[in-house]
Amino acid sequence: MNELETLIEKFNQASNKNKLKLVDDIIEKGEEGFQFLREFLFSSQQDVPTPVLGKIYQLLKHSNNQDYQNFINDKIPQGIVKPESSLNIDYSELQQLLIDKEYQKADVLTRVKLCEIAGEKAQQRKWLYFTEISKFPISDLHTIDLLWNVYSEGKFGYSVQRKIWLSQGKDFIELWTKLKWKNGNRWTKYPQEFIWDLSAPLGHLPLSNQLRGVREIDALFAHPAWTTENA
Ligand code: MD9
Repeated sequence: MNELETLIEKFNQASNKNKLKLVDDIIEKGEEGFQFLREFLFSSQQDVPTPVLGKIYQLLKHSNNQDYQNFINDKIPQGIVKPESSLNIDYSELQQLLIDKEYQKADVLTRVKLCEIAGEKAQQRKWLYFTEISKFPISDLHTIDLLWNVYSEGKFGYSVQRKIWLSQGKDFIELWTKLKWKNGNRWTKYPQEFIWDLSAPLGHLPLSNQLRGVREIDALFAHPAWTTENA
């Protein structure tokens, strides 16, 4: 077996977490590595999208190789997540921003979309009442969370934040520190002090403004979306 074949064998047996790392090693092997990842992505199209598939999609789309870009543009132009919405809300722009790792723009758009889910009054107010959040459809929250998760190597999304919050005994002060939303007694300043790339800590994005307290994020974490499998 050559080095690439060994890597591929490792990849096929690896957990999703280790697959994420092996993708980088496979890419380094050049043309044949790309070829393998392209086929892996294409043959997984009917599967539930994962951060591994999201990372491969992003690498192919952003490669310098015209063939890979053409493959993406011809076969899977809209991305690997089918953005379900009970309210017929369009999440295609959010998907494109996240594919392109435009995390700051995606963060802003996510707040816009949450207000769109909540309705006209929230759209005018530009922030959410916790009572509105508890009425959100599961499908729309699943979609937003999945988009963030799939295109961030599993780092971002509300479900990631919620897991950290649970692991800290539902203590928001601990959560803010873990997410680097707060440093000691000092709140992180929006937008300049937040970290808008994958060097951020686990769960750093998307942001929920804590200006009006924790009721909004608390309602988000209490939502049935995180304890129900399907919409
Ligand atoms: C995480 C404690 C994402 C006075 C921008 C979106 C928004 O306005 C300016 C408000 C205005 O209308 C925005 C985000 C965050 N903040 C703001 C994120 C964030 C996180 C923790 C905190 N914030 C905590 C926090 C506390 C007080 C404030 N914030 C004040 C504050 C003010 C504004 C923003 N924050 C914006 Mg913050 O001009 O919702």
